[in-house]
Amino acid sequence: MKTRAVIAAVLLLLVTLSVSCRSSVVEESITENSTEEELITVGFSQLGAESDWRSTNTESMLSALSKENGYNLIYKNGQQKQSNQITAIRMFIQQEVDYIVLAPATETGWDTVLNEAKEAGIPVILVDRRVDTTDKTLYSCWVGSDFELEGQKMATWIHDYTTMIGVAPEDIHIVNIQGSIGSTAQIGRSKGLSEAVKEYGWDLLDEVSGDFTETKGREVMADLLQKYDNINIVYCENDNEAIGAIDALEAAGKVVGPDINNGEIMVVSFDGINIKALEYAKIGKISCIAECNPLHGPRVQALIEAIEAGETPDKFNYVSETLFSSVSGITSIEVEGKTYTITPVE
Ligand code: GZL
Repeated sequence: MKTRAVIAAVLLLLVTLSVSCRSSVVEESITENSTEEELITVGFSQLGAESDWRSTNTESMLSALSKENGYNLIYKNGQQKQSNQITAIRMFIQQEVDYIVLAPATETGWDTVLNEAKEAGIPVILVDRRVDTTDKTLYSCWVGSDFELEGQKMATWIHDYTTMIGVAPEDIHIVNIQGSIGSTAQIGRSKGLSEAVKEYGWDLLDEVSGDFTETKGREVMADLLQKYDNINIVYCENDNEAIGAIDALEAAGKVVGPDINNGEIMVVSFDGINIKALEYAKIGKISCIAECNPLHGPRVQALIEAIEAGETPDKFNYVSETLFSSVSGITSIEVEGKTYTITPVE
């Protein structure tokens, strides 16, 4: 009997000590890092690091959601896999972050995990690409580009330019090196092109994903050159793909430029972040770049601060963007009654 009592007493002592240690550790962590408590803790699930646009976007987010600005940021790179992003969001929920910021790789498959965040009472802010869900209460707001408008602007520039140099619509033989299939950027930019193909009667030879990377852009372009001998316009859904495609075109002995009437192959692109792409635009190797602005950090910071102040931000917050080109003759374009001035590349 005595032995059992002793064991019970020892166990009780051990339990008491462990609880008091734990609470003293907890208190220390609160007192040690009392500023931690004042910081807004944000879990940021970035989709990957596939392009210059993405790296610039990540830098913008990290510098805005910094400790100096009052944030404790937990950053997770999803390596372009939705499963990694879902795991990260669940980790953020476990860590009881104050906000979740999600840059979704693709549009579908988010309802379950966003419902878990909603049930945990954690506001979700979407950045860059969109989430396709009927339940708009699963996120507080979104900030990013109008990708379909980007595609419409580029298609309008192609139409205006080819009309100006006298290329008949049926003589336009275009290939689309698409972005990551199912991403909002790819969906919008491809839609902008396909609607123009239908409206103007262009010959859309093929659409193949280059996954927004230079390597894949190069591979896809080389394959397309094997398949078709009449390509005269290459529509690349981001700069990194365009750089790879130009490598492949020049390796095949093609001349890249806007002079379609004299056998050049015209390349157009999206983003306007990659230095080399902007250099190419300056010399006309890339005839036109539709800007896609990656600097969402301050915009997300402003949305969080609005929510913190008890405001309800707009659900959808679009950034305004231009077209870059050094090709002469087209100074502005019009899409749905709105005029967009072309920004020369100097
Ligand atoms: C667009 C973004 C796209 C960029 C690509 O907002 O989602 O993903 O255009 C990037 O460069 O990889």
